[in-house]
Amino acid sequence: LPQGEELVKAILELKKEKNAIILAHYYQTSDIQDIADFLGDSLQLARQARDTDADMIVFCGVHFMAEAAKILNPTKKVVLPDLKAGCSLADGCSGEGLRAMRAKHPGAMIATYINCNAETKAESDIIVTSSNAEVIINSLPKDVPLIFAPDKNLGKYLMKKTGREMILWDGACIVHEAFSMERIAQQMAENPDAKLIAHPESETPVLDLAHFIGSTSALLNYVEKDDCQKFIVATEEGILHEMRKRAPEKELIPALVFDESCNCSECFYMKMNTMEKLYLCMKYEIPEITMDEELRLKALVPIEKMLEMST
Ligand code: CIZ
Ligand code: SF4
Repeated sequence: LPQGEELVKAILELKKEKNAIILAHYYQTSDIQDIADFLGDSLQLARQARDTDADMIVFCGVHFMAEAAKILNPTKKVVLPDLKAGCSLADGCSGEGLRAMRAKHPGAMIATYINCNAETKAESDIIVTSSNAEVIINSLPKDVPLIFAPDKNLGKYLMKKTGREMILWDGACIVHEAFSMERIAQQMAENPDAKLIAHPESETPVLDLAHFIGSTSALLNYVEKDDCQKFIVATEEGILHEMRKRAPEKELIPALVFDESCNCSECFYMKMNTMEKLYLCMKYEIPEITMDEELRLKALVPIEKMLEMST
């Protein structure tokens, strides 16, 4: 297996040879972010996947994101460096589970966060991401009950922002729910000149402390544009790489998690993808995302509705 610079060169050669595009999420390791053709959050990556004319989409992110790419652009080969790159939110909410919830609340609409698998999307009325959820929820019919799945923390935050009651699925992101309000409060006391910024997948007590709450892209823009020079960042640590590129003069402090032996907030699933696996998946074109066409068409409907409703 090529190493270091040779590995980078080999990946770039495979990309040309196979007319491939590498899409990477902000939570990927820095080397993968640096080699990507396009870096983005889940909404931006979905759009890129839909619009690309490359023959092969190499998706450096987690499984549900690569699956969304396949749903949106089915004639392309979609590969993911590690098929086991899952997500606690997606794993905790099955299509069957959502169907049961709908049966319990007849007439309700279901808005589902994009962090879910295709079966779950297929049972949903509309998909949202953290960057468009507020606008979409505000524009849904007010006279029907609304179910929100699977992230209860994002759901609680959205209820507060929109003033709309929602029936919440009981799911959480293992990365964002690990932030410790007590330890972050201490970080704030030690850094009185810093602002705390947080992703809405974090728990309410952390969000209550935050100076700014936003989606992955909103947090990046905030660090770049705000006058403050120091930020405590309560979201997945991979994002610090892009924040440093956009605002090299600013100081960034990763927010602390409950586990005192572990000062990091990395998504273990996202980090399953490595440069070596990226190379192998491009060379052998496996593991590939495949999907039953009937399921794909069902899952496409609420995603397209989302794309129409968000700018
Ligand atoms: O997976 C996640 O936690 C997020 C925030 C994805 C995204 O880009 O919205
Ligand atoms: Fe899922 Fe959380 Fe990892 Fe995002 S950070 S992929 S929501 S487990």
